[in-house]
Amino acid sequence: MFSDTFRRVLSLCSPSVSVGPRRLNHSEKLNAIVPMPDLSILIPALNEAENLRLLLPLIREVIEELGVRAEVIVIVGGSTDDSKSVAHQLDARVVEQSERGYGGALLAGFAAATAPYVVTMDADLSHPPVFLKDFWLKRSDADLLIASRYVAGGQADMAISRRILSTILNRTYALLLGMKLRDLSSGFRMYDRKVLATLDLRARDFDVLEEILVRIQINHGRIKEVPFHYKVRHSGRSHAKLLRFGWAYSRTLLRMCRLRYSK
Ligand SMILES: Nc1nc2c(ncn2[C@@H]2O[C@H](COP(=O)(O)OP(=O)(O)OP(=O)(O)O)[C@@H](O)[C@H]2O)c(=O)[nH]1
Ligand SMILES: [Mg+2]
Repeated sequence: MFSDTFRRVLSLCSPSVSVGPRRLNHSEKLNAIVPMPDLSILIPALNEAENLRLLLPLIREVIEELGVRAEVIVIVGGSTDDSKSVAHQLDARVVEQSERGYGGALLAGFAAATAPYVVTMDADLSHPPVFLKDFWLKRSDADLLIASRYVAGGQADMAISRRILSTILNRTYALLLGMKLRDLSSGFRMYDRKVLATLDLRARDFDVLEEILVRIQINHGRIKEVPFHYKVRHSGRSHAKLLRFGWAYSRTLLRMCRLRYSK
């Protein structure tokens, strides 16, 4: 036992010294140095450098207060601003995406996450990091926790036109899919990573959020909403074009209805 540890330490300190039968490979060395995180925080970010500069330090503060080991992963997609370098400077892991859109960003993030609990949150400060505390306290309550704007106690600071479209979208999906949820389009969520392994996601725009819910529900996963206060984006431009994505939302709704009622 002691000689094993001794060999491991020596191998880490001096890769050129060969002790014993074999050296540790790269990932074994990393595992020995960096303990497994408790929480993965995934942030899809398309041209969000200004927001990331503020968001990432706030996340670090909350993580320290909570005393959890967390990996922060920024999925920079096709960003043409400084998102990538800002994320690097502020000690986040940077992940590229091979599939398009917000859905593609989530897929890349899910594949990169290593902790048992996985949070997804926007980069634009609409999702205040302090809410990570609520998620963490309730982490055993469900397979998926949704930070919900539309349950009692929740709130949404947004333009009235946006509010109406969001309400129509949420009510239509909930009604047609028979889901007793109020905020199906919230991207601020905490997953038990085990449920992510069972999903076979097709949607690549924001409609991936609804697809995830249907697939988890079909697999008898537990979903719970937690009230939260959604804030307006801090700076930069929105990527949500509800009318432009209308076609994707309609197709996904049809596909989900077929999936739900064929079981
Ligand atoms: N990597 C990546 N991130 C994306 C993509 N589309 C959107 N995002 C990010 O996903 C998050 C949510 O997108 P937003 O544009 O904020 O959408 P929204 O919250 O519905 O709209 P507003 O807050 O009103 O701007 C933000 O952090 C975006 O930068 C994409 O194609 N790739
Ligand atoms: Mg936003």
